[in-house]
Amino acid sequence: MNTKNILVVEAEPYPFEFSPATCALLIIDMQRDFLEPGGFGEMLGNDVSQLRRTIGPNQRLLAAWRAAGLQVIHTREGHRPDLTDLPPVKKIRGRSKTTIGDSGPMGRILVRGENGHDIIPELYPLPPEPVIDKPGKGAFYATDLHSILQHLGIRQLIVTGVTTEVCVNTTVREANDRGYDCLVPADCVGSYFPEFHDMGLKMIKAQGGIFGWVGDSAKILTALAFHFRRPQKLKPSKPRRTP
Ligand code: TIU
Repeated sequence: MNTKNILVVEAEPYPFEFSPATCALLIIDMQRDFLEPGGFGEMLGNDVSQLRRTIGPNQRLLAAWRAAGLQVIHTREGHRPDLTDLPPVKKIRGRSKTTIGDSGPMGRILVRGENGHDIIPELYPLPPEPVIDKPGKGAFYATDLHSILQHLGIRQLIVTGVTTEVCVNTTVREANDRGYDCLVPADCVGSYFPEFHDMGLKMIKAQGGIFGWVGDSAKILTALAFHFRRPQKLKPSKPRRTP
């Protein structure tokens, strides 16, 4: 391995080392249904402001990642308009009057193509960035994410988004079983429940990093800035022939 191309980010339980060419930023479910008032998250009785604090840190990390020309992948949780990929138990869980697939303030709840299902404008994907539509909590379940990562040669992931203990945690566990290293920046992930957020992160980094690493976005930005602004070593010029 060419160690000149390895970035080192301070993290727990120990520094996370990655090669920019083989590490993707995976942003989980930063959708209007989860983050905006009137969406599915709020409908479940949750306080969306707990998630909105992650928007700024994600914006800064995304901007730096894009500026360095590195791979970004987004995910969205949601279902086909005919709901054939919606497990009946997921449809009725919670015994709410309005559930997934029903009309909500931002269109049909968690249905692909509806306004609420889309990614928030602050973190909107650019055309070359794959968007993975997932029917479950984990981004690998019933999606082509693993194939896409393999084709791109990606072996490590920086995982951000919402919610810490649900879709982020499930995805990190799935990634771990498929052989990917994951770093989760704590300020870029959020939960409606602060105590679940804290425990969700502890579960990832416990036991020597049983599922991965936990850090923060400032440390990643520092590592990127150091690496990409470092003056490149000039090749020694050929000695001139004297006549
Ligand atoms: N993306 C994600 O985490 N989906 C959820 O439904 N999360 C909740 O915490 N409800």
